[in-house]
Amino acid sequence: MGSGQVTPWQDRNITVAGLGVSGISAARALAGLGAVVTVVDGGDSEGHRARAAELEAEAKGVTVRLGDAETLPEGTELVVTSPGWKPDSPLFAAAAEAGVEVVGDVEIAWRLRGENAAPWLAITGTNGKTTTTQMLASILRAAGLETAAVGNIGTPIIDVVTGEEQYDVLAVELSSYQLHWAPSVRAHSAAVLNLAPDHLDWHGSMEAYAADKGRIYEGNTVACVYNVADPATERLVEEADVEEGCRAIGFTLGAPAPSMLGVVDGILVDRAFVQNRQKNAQELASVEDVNPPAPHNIANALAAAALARAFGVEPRAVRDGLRDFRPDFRPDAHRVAYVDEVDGVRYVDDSKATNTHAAEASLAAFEPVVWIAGGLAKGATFDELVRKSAKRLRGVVLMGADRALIAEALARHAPEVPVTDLERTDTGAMLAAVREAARLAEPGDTVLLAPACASMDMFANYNKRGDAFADAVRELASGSAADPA
Ligand code: UMA
Repeated sequence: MGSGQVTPWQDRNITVAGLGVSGISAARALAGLGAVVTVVDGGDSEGHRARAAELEAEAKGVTVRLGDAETLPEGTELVVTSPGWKPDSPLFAAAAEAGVEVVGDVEIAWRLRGENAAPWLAITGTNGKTTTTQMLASILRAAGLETAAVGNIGTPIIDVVTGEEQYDVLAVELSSYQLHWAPSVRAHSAAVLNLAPDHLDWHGSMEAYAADKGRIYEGNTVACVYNVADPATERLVEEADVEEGCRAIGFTLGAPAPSMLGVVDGILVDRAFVQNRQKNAQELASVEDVNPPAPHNIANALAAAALARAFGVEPRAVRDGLRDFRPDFRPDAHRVAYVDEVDGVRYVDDSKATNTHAAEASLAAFEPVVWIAGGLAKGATFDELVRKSAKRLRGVVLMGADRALIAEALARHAPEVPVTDLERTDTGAMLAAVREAARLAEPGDTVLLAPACASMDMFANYNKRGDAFADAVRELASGSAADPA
C-alpha cells in the first residue's frame, strides 16, 4: 500500500455510508488505496463535525458530507455501508436506481485480504456472540496462534485485515446487519449460537433475519457449528451451500451424539473431532473451567471449543483458553452489573439486555425481582418473555416509547403483578423509575434494569441508559432521591 502503487481501487469513486466506527475504518483504508471517498452521514452533531474534521485532515482523498443521508453523491461507483443503515434507506434506493452496488465493511475486508490471509472463524447469534468470540480468541491464543477478536465486537475488521500485523486465524463476531451486506465472505468454519426475534424492524421479518444469520455458513470449508437446543440453527446449516466435506457439528448441554460437543458428568467432551467418534469421546475441560459456569455460558464455551477444534486446536489449549478467559477480559459494563444495595434491595444494571431473549436470561437469574423495562421494541413482541418470567416478578416499572406493548403482555400473562407506567421521558425519568422500583421492592429483592428494548428513544445508547440507572441508584442510596414532582 505504499505511495505511488496503483491498486484496483485507484481513483474509484466510493461513497461510505456512516461516520461511525466502521465507516471511518472503511474510508481510511479505501482512501489509502487511492480511492476517492465521500463519507455521508445523516447526523450533524458536534461529535460528527469533530470526527469529520479529524478524518479529512488525516486521510487524503476523503470528503465528509454531514446532515444528508439520502442523496447519492454524483459519480458514485460503489457504496460501502455501515452496519446500522437499514436496507430500505433512501440512499440505497438511489444506488439501486443508478445501478451501483452496495456492500458492507465486512465485505470490503474480505475483498482486501491479501494472499495467504488468515482464515476466519465466524460467530453470530442473537445473544452470547461477543463472549463466545472472546472465548474463542483466548483458546486460539492458548494454542500459540496469533489471533485477534474482530468485527461487531468493536474492532473494525478492515483495520486488522489491512494492518501490518500477521495473523494465523481471526475470531470474527458478525452481526446480522454485517452478514446482510457481506455476500462473498467464506469462513473456514462458523457458528450460529441461537436465534430469537431481534432487530425485526431492520430486517423486516423473522425469516429475513434468520436468512441473514444463515449467510455465515455459506461456503464454510470445515465445520458449520449449530445449537442442538435451537433447531432453527440446524435448519440454517441444512439450507447452506457449503464446500464439499464440510461437516455439521452440534453443541449441546446434554450428552453429545457423534459429531457433537456436549457435557457428560460435568466434563465438556468432544465427539466430533476424534478418531472413531461412534465409540470415542475426548475430554476437553471441566464445567468449572468456564467463567462463569452458567448454562448459557457453557453453551458459549462449547461453541467456541467446536470452532477451535475445527481449526485443529489441541484439547489442552481449549481447557487453558477457557481458564484464561475472564468475562471482564474486556470490561463490558451494563451487562448484569451489580450496582449497589439499598435498604436490603440489590440493584442490577443489565442495560445491555436490548432484546427479549437477553432480558429473559437476565430475569431468570433473580427472584423475586422488580423489573425496569421499556424503550424501543424494534418490532418485538413480549408475550413469551412475560409468560416465562411472570412468577418471578414482584413488580414492574415501565418507561420509554413502546412501554404499552409490555404493559399489554403483562395484562395478559401476569395480571396480578403491580405495574407502574412512567410517562416522563425527561432526564429525571430514570431516577423516577428507580424510586418507583424501590417502592415496589421488599428487602431481599433485586431491582433489575433489563429493558428488553433499545435505548435510543430516551438515551444516546445503552451505556448512557445504564449510567443513568447507576446514578439514580447512587442518589437513592445517598438519601437524596426525594423528587419534588
Ligand atoms: N447513520 C446515518 N443514517 C442511518 C444510520 C446511521 O446517518 O440510517 C449514521 C449515524 O449518524 C452514525 C453512523 O451512521 O454516525 C453509525 O453507523 P453504525 O450505527 O452502523 O455504527 P458503527 O459506529 O459503524 O458501528 C458498527 C456496529 N454498529 C451497529 O451495527 C449498529 C458496531 O456494533 C460494531 O462494533 C462496529 O460497527 C464495528 O464493526 C455494535 C452494535 O450495537 C456493538 N451491534 C448490534 C448488536 O450487536 O446487536 C448489531
